[in-house]
Amino acid sequence: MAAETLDAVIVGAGFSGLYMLHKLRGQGLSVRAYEAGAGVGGTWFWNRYPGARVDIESQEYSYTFDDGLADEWEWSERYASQPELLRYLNHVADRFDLRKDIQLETRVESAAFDESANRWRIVTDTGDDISAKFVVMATGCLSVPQELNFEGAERFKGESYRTSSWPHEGVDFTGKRVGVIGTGSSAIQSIPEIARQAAHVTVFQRTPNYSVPAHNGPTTKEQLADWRANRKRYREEAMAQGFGVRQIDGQERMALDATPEERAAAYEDRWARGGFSLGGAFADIVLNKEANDTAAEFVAGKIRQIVKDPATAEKLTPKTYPLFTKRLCVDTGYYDTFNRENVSLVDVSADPIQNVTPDGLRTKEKEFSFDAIVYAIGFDAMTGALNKIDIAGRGGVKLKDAWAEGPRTHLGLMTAGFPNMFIVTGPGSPSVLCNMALAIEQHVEWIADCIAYMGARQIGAIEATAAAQDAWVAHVNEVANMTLYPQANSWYLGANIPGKPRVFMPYIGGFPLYKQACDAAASADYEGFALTRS
Ligand code: N01
Repeated sequence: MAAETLDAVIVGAGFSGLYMLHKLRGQGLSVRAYEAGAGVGGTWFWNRYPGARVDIESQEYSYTFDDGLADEWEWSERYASQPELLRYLNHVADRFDLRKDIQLETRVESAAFDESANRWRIVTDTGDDISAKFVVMATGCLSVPQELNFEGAERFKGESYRTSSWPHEGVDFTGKRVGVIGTGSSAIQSIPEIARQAAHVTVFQRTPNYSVPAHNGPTTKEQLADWRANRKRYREEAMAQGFGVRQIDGQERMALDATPEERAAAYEDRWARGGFSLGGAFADIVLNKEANDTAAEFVAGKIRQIVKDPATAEKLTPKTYPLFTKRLCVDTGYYDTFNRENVSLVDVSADPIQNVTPDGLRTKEKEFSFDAIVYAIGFDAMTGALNKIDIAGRGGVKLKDAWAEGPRTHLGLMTAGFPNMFIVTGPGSPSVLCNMALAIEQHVEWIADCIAYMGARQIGAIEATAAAQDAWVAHVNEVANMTLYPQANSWYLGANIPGKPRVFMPYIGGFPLYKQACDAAASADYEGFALTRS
């Protein structure tokens, strides 16, 4: 017998978990969210490295479910920094009185479905044992860091930091020799900040990334007023964009139908606008390699313009995968940082890291001494957090086994054989290829509506049917294969984790089509899902 009975357990108290809790509690359910961190905020609680900020304009990266919240919160910058984002999420927790139903510093260890009762039994690392009808995995897409598997890392005598779990008190690098491993978004945001303090920064780059300028700055009074007056329309406009980002302003025109002058003008315009808007310049950039090359060459030209040393510029220019097929980075002064005297770049694809030494790091060719090493090596994306929990569905089948060949879901929301278990922004949904705030709101609302529907009809269990799931997984793959995305060794494909099955995990068919599919299923009495009466 479980010690306690609830209607729903939510795993995680980040952007998804907070709203899910608010929503389900508002429907009269008894709910508790369990959160491993010592505070709410998820991604924004953990990733406190210098320079951490959102890469979608703050106004777009906000909840819209409550007018009062939307009206009272004023973002101070175009791209909010991590401390401001964390303040926002704490404000949400307070404003909606969510804390009383959140248990912090508690990790859900297992969830097992009891078929006779149609209930989940959830056990945590602090000894909680709960029986709940529903479990909602609000566990985040990028919440489990990549394992630190550098030989000798534990023997390093200096300070070691991970961007994904940065010390809350911050780090002072003044006068220090710092090695940074990795050149993904986390590194690209933090390197310029670390370089401003440190005596020297050595960046170890295995694969160069494409990065575009954020053109960040303070939000003006006029911008705030404009947003307040038009935010509902702006959200509608964002929802009509494939990536759920209004700023992208996707065009239907093909790059290959434009003249070189027209393309150059469009790319310059997008570069000046900043952020992901470059991706919207033409419709064929992620579909056609020749079209993609035109945009990639444009960015390469920018790198050559900014970085004064031609050999360093060459090393920083991606060559092995099309633009956008690894998550585009949005930076403030990244390339320019390599013009500083105190910054150097090591290409570890040519001179691989052998091991960490007590004094620093050794590559095949050279020995480096450091006072601090920063690991910015990424995450076990999309499935990492779910696989970390021991989840057993019907017949005791483990989710890990059901997903051994890659994640399988219907609409990224549910998985066959795991009734009443919902996933917020799960694999097979637009998730990381979408404005996360928008994707999360859509999922939370779909899940809450589904639970309300079940309550009104005395339905005991819902789960994806195997047939609908097979069809959706095939569709997710088919759409991905129509694009250039599978050509990169990206975390979208699980390529960054040794042994992880290579499956394109997010849905790239675009948010509008995806939402249509979710809405159609719901309005056809959850077609594609099997419902069992209580
Ligand atoms: O992680 P990454 P991240 N030896 O996986 C390198 C979101 N995010 O934390 O490419 C040497 O992108 C690895 O090299 P390679 C965003 O969605 C958003 O930076 O595998 N190098 C790569 O360079 C983003 O995409 C923001 O060859 C090793 C780096 O480490 C996602 O999170 C900010 C290595 C990892 O890059 C992940 O970003 C930050 C090894 N053994 C993050 N292992 C915003 O702006 C790995 N690497 C909102």
